Amino acid sequence: MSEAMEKKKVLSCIQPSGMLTLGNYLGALKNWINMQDEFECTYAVADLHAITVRQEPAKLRAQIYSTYALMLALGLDTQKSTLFIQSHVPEHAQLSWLLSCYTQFGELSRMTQFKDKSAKHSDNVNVGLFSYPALMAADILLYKPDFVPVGADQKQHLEIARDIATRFNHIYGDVFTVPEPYIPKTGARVMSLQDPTKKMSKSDENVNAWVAILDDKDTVIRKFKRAVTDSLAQVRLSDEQPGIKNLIGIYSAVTNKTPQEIEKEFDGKGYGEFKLAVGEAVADELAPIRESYNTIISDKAELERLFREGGQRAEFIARKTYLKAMKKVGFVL
Ligand code: ATP
Ligand code: LTN
Repeated sequence: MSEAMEKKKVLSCIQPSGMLTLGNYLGALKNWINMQDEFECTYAVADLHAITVRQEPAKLRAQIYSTYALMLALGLDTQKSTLFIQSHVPEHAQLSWLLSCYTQFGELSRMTQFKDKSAKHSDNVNVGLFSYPALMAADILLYKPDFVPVGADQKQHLEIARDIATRFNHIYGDVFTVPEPYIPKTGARVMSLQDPTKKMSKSDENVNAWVAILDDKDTVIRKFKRAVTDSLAQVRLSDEQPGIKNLIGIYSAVTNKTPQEIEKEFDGKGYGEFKLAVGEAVADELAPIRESYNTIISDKAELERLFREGGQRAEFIARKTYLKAMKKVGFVL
């Protein structure tokens, strides 16, 4: 067997639903890059997922391009990995229907993301928002990955994908691979800079709550300077200090220093100095990504060539799994 055939497989997706944040980067995207050499990776822009929340057409279109360009700017390489746009491979929506018939209303009702998002968008609690995990399960199971790198907030959705796969295999034999989650140790849950009890989210109306991957240096530093802390005046990793804990987590993720090393580094120093150091470290990590993004996004024709090619490669794999599942269920092919 050749070396390429022995590589374990990885699959993940990201929604083009706005400016990608430091949370997306540290919780998910950074791992995508790290996994590229060791694994056979497939990564997609989950545009079908994005319309579970109402999107403006022109904005959605621009964000699909920009998310794909950002994936490339981060260092994902179409020579090593398959990078595509979810809606270009119709098998995602098709398998999602099949899987939704093997998913229980009760289990979807327990999803915390559904509860959160339906509370937030109470005027649009649509069926897609509810059945979202079945589409996510289809994204995953079509490619038979061994690992799925995501932030901690997606763990519940991965569990349900595993349950659906196990249930389906139990009835029809070995159709799907049951994947393992791959959640980073640091940065798995980056919290809001304005309310460290909430996750950092690009849809937060308070722009100081989140840092975009494409924010410039001054903006990044300004947002960190304004980060909410406490009055204890000590850089310590403790649950009583959620703001400081979050900043330690971020600093640790970008510098690879342990929390203990960070506590020592800022022992007896003020929060102002600590926040500035975190801001600078983050800004330095993001600067080359922004530069590279600006070059890539300006060549639309090349972007289109890359995502069309990626889509074809993805569909070749997806089609096989989809047809196998259809055949097992009893459809006439
Ligand atoms: P929204 O914030 O609008 O609800 P989202 O950012 O959670 O959306 P995606 O863009 O699909 O949704 O997230 C992509 C990846 O980023 C997922 O793997 C998710 O786990 C991870 N992620 C998102 N926010 C954070 C965060 N604050 N900390 C760590 N990881 C995160
Ligand atoms: N639901 C995820 C994005 C997503 C995903 C996937 C992640 C869609 N399909 C498949 C991993 C695997 C989110 O909102 N973060």
